[in-house]
Amino acid sequence: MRGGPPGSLASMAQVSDERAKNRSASLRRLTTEFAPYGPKLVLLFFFVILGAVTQAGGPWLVGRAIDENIIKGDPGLTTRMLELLGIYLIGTLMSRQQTMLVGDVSQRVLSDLRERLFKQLQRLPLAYFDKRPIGDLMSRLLNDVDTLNQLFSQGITQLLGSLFGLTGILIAMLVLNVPLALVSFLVIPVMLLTTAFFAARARAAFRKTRETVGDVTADIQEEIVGVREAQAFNRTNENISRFRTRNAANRDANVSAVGITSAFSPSIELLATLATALVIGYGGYLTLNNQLSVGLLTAFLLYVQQFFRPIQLLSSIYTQAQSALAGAERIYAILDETPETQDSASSQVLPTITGRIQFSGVGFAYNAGRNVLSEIDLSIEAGQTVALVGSTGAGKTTLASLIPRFYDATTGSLKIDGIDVRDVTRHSLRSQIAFVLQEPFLFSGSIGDNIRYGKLDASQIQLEEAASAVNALEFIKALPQGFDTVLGEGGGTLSQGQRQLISFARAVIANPRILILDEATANVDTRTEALIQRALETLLQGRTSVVIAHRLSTIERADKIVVLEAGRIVERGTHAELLAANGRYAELHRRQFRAPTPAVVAPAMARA
Ligand code: TTP
Ligand code: MG
Repeated sequence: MRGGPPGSLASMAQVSDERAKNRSASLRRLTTEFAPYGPKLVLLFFFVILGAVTQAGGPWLVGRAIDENIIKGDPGLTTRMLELLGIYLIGTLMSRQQTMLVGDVSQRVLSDLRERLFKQLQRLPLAYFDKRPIGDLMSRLLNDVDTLNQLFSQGITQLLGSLFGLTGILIAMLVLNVPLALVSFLVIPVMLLTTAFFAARARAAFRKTRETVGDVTADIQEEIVGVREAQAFNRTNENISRFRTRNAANRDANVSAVGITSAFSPSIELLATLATALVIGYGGYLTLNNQLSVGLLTAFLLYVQQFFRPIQLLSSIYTQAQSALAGAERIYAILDETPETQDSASSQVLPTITGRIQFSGVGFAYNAGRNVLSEIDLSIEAGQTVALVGSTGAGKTTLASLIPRFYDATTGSLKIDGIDVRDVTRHSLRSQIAFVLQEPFLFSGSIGDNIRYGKLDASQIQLEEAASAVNALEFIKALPQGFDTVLGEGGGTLSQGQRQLISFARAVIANPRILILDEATANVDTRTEALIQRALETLLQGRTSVVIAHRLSTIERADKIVVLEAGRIVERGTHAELLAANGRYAELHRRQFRAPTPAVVAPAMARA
């Protein structure tokens, strides 16, 4: 490496350089998000300036009231008071308008970001999700956007207000009396140094609290998801003690962070007192020598008090901005991922197909160099049912995933009705294929919505027909709310067999030319098994079907059985042919494919 060995100062400097570059790039991009709201931002700027003027104007009016109306005895004290009241009212109003405007603009920017993230997640290739824990992605979508939210909704308004307010005050002081202003400013560098000192320590401490709270959250999340395993394997005590350790680390980190921040405010107050003393001392001296009026002295005292809040705010916003920028960086990292390779301009719409599938010399690797599929040559005629069998990890799911282009073949070609799938739009391809996954996912929503997932505009009659075709109608009707029964997350309120039937109905209603079915290995009761078998018959009828089969009945009925082993086709033929050949299939058959129960298999055998 050019930057020196890893861990050397040079390489570390490079890393932090890189990070700083990313941060400032994120900051720039974040700024451009606000560009569409230009006119509102101009209005905001106007409110901020007006607010700053009122902030600087108050003490000045107080000074004049003391000098002219109180000491000299000019009439008009009441007018002064009303002016003062007016100016503070305007200030309050401006501050409210600022907050409103910032809130309005920043919430728009945030919801737009969230929407882009969501869209991006929908478009990312499946390979992206294979490599990332769900929790991490969720945290990016929720927490990172939230840190931005905090910065925008609290930080930015305060920052703008403070910055301009402070400038206004400094200018007013210089205009009123230069020497006293300069003396008052003496505390500013001291205060900046103190703030920087605390901010550095607080940043480190807060980083620690964020890391430890991350561990705690991850633990809680795993615990909830894996609560059944934890109880089944008697891991509850171990888990509690692990949680205790992490929780304690988080507590200690927070205590030390509080220790640091708690010293900050008193130090600043001490400095504030010092500044007041300076003004009283030097200002009092000037007043005694008739170089400064009592009113101006009072105005200065009020100004000095206002120094501190903005500077304190600036330091806290700095910390907030750091974590928000880190969040923005992670958000942009997702947005910058290349989405699923776009359909090229030359992609055509796949015409209505008959459903002939042809793999020629197909090879595939999830990770370059380790082929999961090699030299797959396979022709499936329209309307045929092909059963894929093979031991676990042989590549069955992978092979089937290539048909709807969840992944693209690394070598060779895959044609449907003689058209290479890479030459057609994904949408037109997928609209003619239904995929029943090994572990189908049911969304939280009603049973009807879940079936309609396959065809959004399906009518109630179509819904019932689909359910009835896969023998699901009976149990759905038996539910208190029928099709409107709302499912828990993942369909938790249904049995596994029932969930499978729903996923079949979803495929039936989509009425695809090609059906891919990754049979679940789950054991279901005899009655449901019988229902599922009959449902399968309906499902496979009249379309090209690729079934990753675990059921003897499905396999026996297939027109062709393809045996996969370590990503290669090792045997093919009908059930009878392969049994007669007494090869790999016959062995698998003896070991693996047993009929669920004789009662169910009997009719199938009788038919055969
Ligand atoms: P699969 O195609 O998932 O194997 P399978 O469907 O035949 O197995 P099962 O009967 O258990 O469902 O996986 C084939 C190989 O590919 C396996 O070695 C794991 C590997 N693989 C990846 O590397 N990344 C992935 O995302 C997947 C799904 C599989
Ligand atoms: Mg599989």
